[in-house]
Amino acid sequence: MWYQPKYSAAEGKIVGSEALVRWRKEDGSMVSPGEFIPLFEHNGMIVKLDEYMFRAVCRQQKKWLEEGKVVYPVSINISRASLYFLDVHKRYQSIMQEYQIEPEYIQLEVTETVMEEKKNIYELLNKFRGMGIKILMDDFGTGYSSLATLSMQCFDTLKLDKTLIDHIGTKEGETMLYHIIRMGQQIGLHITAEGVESETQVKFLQTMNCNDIQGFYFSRPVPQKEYEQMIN
Ligand code: G
Ligand code: MN
Repeated sequence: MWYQPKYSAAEGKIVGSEALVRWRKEDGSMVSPGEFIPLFEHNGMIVKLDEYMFRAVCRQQKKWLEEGKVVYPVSINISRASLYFLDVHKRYQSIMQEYQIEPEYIQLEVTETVMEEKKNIYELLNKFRGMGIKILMDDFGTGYSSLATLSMQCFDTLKLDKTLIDHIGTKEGETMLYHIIRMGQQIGLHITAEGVESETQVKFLQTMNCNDIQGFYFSRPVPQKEYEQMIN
């Protein structure tokens, strides 16, 4: 499990992180998630991986809390296949109970395409929210139904996809971002920009009052040891 920190746009301080899976082979070389995630999605292992990551985050957050460390929320990606099981929230709740972890330390990222199975997913996400877990809409801006998604009211944060951020510098792109951020915030959503790589992008997002920033400009995903040093 690796972590990519998220920073407040206004102050550039760490406010949380995203847990990202990395596969290190026995010979030390890395298998890219781009290689094994599609395979896991295909053979169903992705459901096990989601739960493995959820459990790993609960365990580690609890450990840091017990050690008296400052603990920020960590978001875990949950795939469409996991949300297919309509009682998945009960399973995740029992894992949280097992580690005695409060919901404020855990967040879930779901990608926009899960919203295609509207009603069931809507109810399921609201069950997670009822447990106190914040739902982050991942990859926002890459799907086909962004505006319909905005009106669904079953998530707390919009994560603006890198493809939107890459338009900073063009008048059209900046106008689009201005309105997406305004619109999102006015309907009560928290806005996180993803894939932020340059100072120009950071400055623009600051003037837009974007809430949080994640991306190589502040930090790449880092191993747990390194993340621990960063939050201390
Ligand atoms: O779909 P999701 O947003 O969960 O994917 C996150 C992935 O994006 C991670 O694998 C991470 O390595 C990558 N990533 C994060 N920040 C940046 C960035 O600033 N630039 C690029 N190119 N990739 C990034
Ligand atoms: Mn994500």
